[in-house]
Amino acid sequence: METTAATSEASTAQPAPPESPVEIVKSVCRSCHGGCGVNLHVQDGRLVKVEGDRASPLNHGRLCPIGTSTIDLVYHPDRLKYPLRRTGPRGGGQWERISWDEALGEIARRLQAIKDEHGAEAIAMGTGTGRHHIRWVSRFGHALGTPNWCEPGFAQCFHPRINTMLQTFGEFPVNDFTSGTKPACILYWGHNPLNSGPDGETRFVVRESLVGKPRTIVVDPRRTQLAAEADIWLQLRPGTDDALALAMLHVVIEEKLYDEAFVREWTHGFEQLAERVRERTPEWAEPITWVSADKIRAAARLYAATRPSMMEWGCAIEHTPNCIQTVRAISMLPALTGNVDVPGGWVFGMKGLGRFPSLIENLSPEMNAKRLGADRFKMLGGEGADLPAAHIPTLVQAMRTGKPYPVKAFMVFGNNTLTTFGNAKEAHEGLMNLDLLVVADLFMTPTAELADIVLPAASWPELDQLAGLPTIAANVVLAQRRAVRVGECKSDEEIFVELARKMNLPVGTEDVDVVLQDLLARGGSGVNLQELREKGFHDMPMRFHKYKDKGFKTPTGKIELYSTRLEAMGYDPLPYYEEPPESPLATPEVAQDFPLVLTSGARIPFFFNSEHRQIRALRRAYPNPIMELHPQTAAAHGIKHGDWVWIETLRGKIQQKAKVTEGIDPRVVHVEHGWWFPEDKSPDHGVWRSNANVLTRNGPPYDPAMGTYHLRGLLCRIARVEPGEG
Ligand SMILES: Nc1nc2c(c(=O)[nH]1)N[C@H]1C(S)=C(S)[C@@H](COP(=O)(O)OP(=O)(O)OC[C@H]3O[C@@H](n4cnc5c(=O)[nH]c(N)nc54)[C@H](O)[C@@H]3O)O[C@H]1N2
Ligand SMILES: Nc1nc2c(c(=O)[nH]1)N[C@H]1C(S)=C(S)[C@@H](COP(=O)(O)OP(=O)(O)OC[C@H]3O[C@@H](n4cnc5c(=O)[nH]c(N)nc54)[C@H](O)[C@@H]3O)O[C@H]1N2
Ligand code: SF4
Ligand SMILES: [Mo]
Repeated sequence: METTAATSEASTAQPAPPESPVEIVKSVCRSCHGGCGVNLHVQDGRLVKVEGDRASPLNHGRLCPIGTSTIDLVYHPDRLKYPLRRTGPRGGGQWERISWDEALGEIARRLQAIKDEHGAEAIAMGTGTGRHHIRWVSRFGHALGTPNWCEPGFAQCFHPRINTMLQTFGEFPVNDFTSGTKPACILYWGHNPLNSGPDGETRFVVRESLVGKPRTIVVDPRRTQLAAEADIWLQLRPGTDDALALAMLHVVIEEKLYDEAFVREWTHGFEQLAERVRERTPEWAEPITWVSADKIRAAARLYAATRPSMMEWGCAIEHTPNCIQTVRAISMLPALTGNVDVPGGWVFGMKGLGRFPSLIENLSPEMNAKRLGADRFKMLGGEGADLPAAHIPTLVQAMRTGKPYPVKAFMVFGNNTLTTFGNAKEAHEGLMNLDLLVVADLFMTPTAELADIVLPAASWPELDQLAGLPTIAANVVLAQRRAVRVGECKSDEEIFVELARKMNLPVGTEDVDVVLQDLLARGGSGVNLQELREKGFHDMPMRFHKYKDKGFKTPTGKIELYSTRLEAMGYDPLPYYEEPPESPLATPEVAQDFPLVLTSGARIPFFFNSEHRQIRALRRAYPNPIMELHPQTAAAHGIKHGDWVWIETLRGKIQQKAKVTEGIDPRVVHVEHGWWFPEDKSPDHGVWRSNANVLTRNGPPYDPAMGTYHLRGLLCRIARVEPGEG
C-alpha cells in the first residue's frame, strides 16, 4: 500500500487489527544526512506508522516526502532479503540464495587470499555519503589492514570543507540554528537547503531560520526559490565561485567593511590576503563570473553590514578542481566580518559524541603511505585530512590498469557506484575488472548487479546507531533504534563485526553497543545510552566565543587567512582563482563543438542521490529526470518544454526531459544526477540512459590538495531526441 508524498506534515499509516498493542519506539530518520526525530509505531512486529517527533529540536514533528515514505521503503517488494551469490558471468543477472554463514565465509576466504597474494592494499572499501554506518566502513578497512577506503563525496562534498576548516579555523563551523538568536543576514552559497537538508542540518531548522525575515544573498546559477526571494541573487557562471569570492573579499577589504578589532586580534595573514586580492576587483571578476561588478559590490556590502550573518554553503563549491581555495576564500567572509562563534552566525559545536574509533592506528606508517593518492593529495589522504581516504580516480585506475598497484577487491556498503562516481563508464570498467566485488545494499542496484556476492542491508528502522548532528559539531545527540526486522537483513555495523570475527582480525570485533556506549561516554553530552534511547535525542545548550579561552586550534592560535599548514604541506597559503579545466575560457577549442556550460546534481526533495526511484509515491510525484534550459536556447535547438533532450559531452551522451525556464542563463544547462530506472530490465536498469555521470570527468587536473574532480561547469551540447531515437 502506498501513501502520498505530497505533503511535508503527513505521517504514513496502515490499518491494523485493533486488538494488538502498539509499541512506540523513539528513533531518528537517517534517509538523508539529517536526523529528524520519529516515533515508530510497531504492531505485531511490523512498522505500521511513522510520525515525526514533535519534541525533536530538528524537525518539531515534521517529515519530508522521503521520511514520509519510510514504510514503503522498509516493506518494498524489491528489498534484498537474503544474501545472494552470482552463478553466471559478472553482470549476467543469475543468482542463487545462500546463507549468511556461507556468504561471510566465502567473503572472508576470498579476502584473505587476495591479502596473502597482493597485500591488504589490494582490497578497497567503498561507501556512500553521511549515513549511519559511514565511519564503520573505514573502521573495518583499517582492521583488515587496508588504507584504501573511499566515498564519492569525500573529495567532492563536505570533507573539503571539513579539512579546510580544520586547517584554517582549527574547527568546523556550522550555523547556529538552535540558540534562538535569528540571523540578520544569510548568504546561501552553492547550496539549496530547502531541498537538500544536508550535513546534519534538517531542512526544517533551515526554514525556521528564515522566519525572522533576514536579508538573503544567493549564489546560484539557477533561480531556486531562495534565489527568487533573495535580496540579491548572484547568478554566476558555474565553476567560477573562486573568482566571485575573491572579488567580494576585495570589496570588504578595500572599503574597510571588516570587523577591525576581530581581524587584528583573531586572524593571521590579513596583510598578505589584502595584497592577494588587491587586483581582484569586481570589474576583473565580471567577465569571468558573468555577474555584474555592481551586484558583486552590493552583495559584499550587504553581507558585511548586516550582522549576525550565517554562511550556508553547499557542495556546489566542491565540484570543481580548485575546491580547497574556493572554500578558503568563501570562509574568509565570515572570518573578516567577525561572524564566527557568535549567536545567529557561524558556531563551533558542542561535540556531544567522542571521536569515532576509526582504528587507523592499526595501519603501519608504510601502509598509510600506500593509500591511493596520499602522496599527492594530502588534504584527502594524508596529514591534512581529518579521516584520510583514497582518491577515487586513482582507485578506479588501479582497478582498470593495475597501476600504481592492483586493486582486486571492492567491498561496497551503500554506494551505487555507477551513478555517483564521476565518469561512470570508467568506473564500470574498473568494477568489471575486479576479482571480488561485494555489495551491501537495500536494493539490487545496477552496481549490485555486477557483484559476486550481494548482502541485504537493514534500513534505518531496522538498526541501532548514534548520530551527533550537525555532523562533526554534534550539538544534538540522537539514538537510532531497531524497531523491526525484514527478511534476513543485517545492519552494516553487524556485518562488519561478524566479518571481523570470521576473519580473526586483531581489532574491530567488539559488539556494536560496546562501541556506541564508548562513543557517547567520550563526548560532552553527559547522558548514557539508555537515557538517550528512551528520549531519542539530547540537545546541548550552546556556548559562544569559545576561542577566547584558548585561541583557535591552529598553529598561530588564530584564524589563518594565510595558512601555515597549507604552506607546510607545499600548497599555496593564500586563495587564488583558477579557471575550471574544461570551460569556454580554458578550452575554447572544445567550446566550439560543445558550446553550453553544463552543471549537474541540484537536489530534489523526492530522492536522495540515486535512491528512491522505486518508491511509487515518490516516483509518481517526480517521474522523470529533468534538464533545465533557457527559452532562447530551447528555441535555437527546436526544443519544447517536456521534450526529451540529448545532452552530450566529450565523455558520452544521455537524455533527460526539458524544463524550459527563464531561471537559467541561456548559455547554461543543468542536468539531474543519480538517475537509473529500477523498473527497466536487469542488469543495467537503464543506468546509461539518463545518468549525469556519463557526462562528467574524472581526469586531471585535480585540486592539488584534495584531488577533487570536475562535476559542475563542464562543456556540453544538446539536441532534441527525435521520435524513434534512443
Ligand atoms: N532530498 C535530497 N537531499 C539531499 C540529497 C539528495 O539527493 N536529495 N543529497 C545530499 C547530498 S550528498 C548533498 S552533498 C547535499 C547537497 O545539497 P546542496 O549543498 O544544497 O547542493 P545542491 O542541491 O546539489 O546544489 C545547490 C545549488 O548549487 C547550484 N549550482 C550548480 N552549479 C553551481 C556552481 O558552479 N556554483 C554555485 N555557486 N552553485 C551551483 C545548483 O543550481 C543548486 O541550486 O544534499 C544532501 N541532501
Ligand atoms: N554528476 C554528479 N555526481 C555526483 C554529485 C553531483 O552533484 N553531480 N554529487 C556527489 C555527492 S555530493 C555525493 S555525496 C555522492 C553521493 O553518492 P552516494 O552517497 O554513494 O549515493 P548513491 O550512489 O545513491 O548510493 C547510496 C546507496 O546506498 C544504499 N543504501 C541506503 N541505505 C543503506 C544502508 O543503510 N546500508 C547500505 N549498505 N546501503 C544503503 C542505497 O540503496 C543506494 O544504492 O554523489 C556524488 N556524485
Ligand atoms: S529531512 Fe532527512 S531525516 Fe528528515 S524526514 Fe526527510 S529524509 Fe528523513
Ligand atoms: Mo554529498
